[in-house]
Amino acid sequence: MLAIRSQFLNHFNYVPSLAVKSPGRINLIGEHTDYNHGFVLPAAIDKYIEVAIGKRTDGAIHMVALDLGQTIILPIHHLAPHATPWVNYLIGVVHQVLEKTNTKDDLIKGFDICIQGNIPSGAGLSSSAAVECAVIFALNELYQLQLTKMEMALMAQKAEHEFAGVKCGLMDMFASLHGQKNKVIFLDCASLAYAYYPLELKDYSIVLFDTQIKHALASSEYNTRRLECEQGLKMIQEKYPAVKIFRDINTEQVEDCLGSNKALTGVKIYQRCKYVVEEIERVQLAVKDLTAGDMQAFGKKMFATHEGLSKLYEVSCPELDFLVEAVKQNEHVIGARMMGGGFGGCTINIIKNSELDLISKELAAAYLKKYQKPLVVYPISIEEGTHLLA
Ligand code: GAF
Repeated sequence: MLAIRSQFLNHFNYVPSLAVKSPGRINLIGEHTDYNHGFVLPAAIDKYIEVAIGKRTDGAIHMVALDLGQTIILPIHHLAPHATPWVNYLIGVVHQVLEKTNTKDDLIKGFDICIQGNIPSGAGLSSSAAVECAVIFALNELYQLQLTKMEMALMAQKAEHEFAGVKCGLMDMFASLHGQKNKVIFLDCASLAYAYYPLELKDYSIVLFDTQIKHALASSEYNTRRLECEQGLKMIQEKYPAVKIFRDINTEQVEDCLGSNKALTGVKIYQRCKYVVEEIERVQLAVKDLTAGDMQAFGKKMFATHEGLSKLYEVSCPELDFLVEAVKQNEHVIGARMMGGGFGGCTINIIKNSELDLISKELAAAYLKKYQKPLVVYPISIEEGTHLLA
């Protein structure tokens, strides 16, 4: 990739005011818990989006997606969801920023922007959140908006809801913006308090295996899961009014309200809520394993999460199940599970360094034989969150 500043210069014939790098994310544990007021444990990674930006004064936004070879020009005012998906991640956050700033004065009068990156799209690594975070961070710097990282994450989340139509939680934007090198972030998705934990894997590494299945179902099924959880929560609250959020519920209450009368309440709602309650508990225990340095116990919980996502939450797919099942009995694989929204994308694995090549090769061969698809392997390092490029 040619440096983003040079790309900008080539396209717009002037030097950009600034450039920003914004990473994708992994999540060690805590899946589909962010929008259910649970906990998550993500980290920013060495796959990223870069943008370079410069001001305009004619009321237009000129957007260049370098990897796609596409340029779109739009007036900055009256922005609405666009037919081209990548444009929505960009103008979605511009819309949020204008709502917050341009009511006071007409501060932002247009800009030029170039985007490129190396986050595979549809792999569950949050390329869309990385675009949103890169753009909002760049606007914040360019116009000195004084937004905090948390404000930017919340605005990017709202952009995804309103322009991309996915009612996502906060995890992806939060992780992209707040990442720190070699640290995972424990985020309480109810209070938004967070803490960093060093990830010391010693002889082990984090590796992603990409099914190459693009999660086409993801946005519609994602929104359905969210709705099912809300319905389940309401049913539980009818019997237990003290319950405010999922975290207040224990497994007995799920059985009592939803498990005992599935014909009436719906088996799916029962399964979704059971998974969420168990996962919220599991993440808290996993963080204790992490601080105690007990990665074996941590890894077992990753496998348990996969089981729940596959059987109860039903967001896995045969290819993801195959990849997790294939490494489950391997003594050199501490933990593995599907990661992100689901229906395709990657599994996240913690694997002994000395065995990595062999395991990857054998798994790729088995995957090719079964699904006639190549398995793409990404060794991952944990990196700093969204920042200005020097
Ligand atoms: C997607 C969403 F964007 C996140 O908010 C989160 O819910 C995740 O799926 C599942 O944990 O990445």
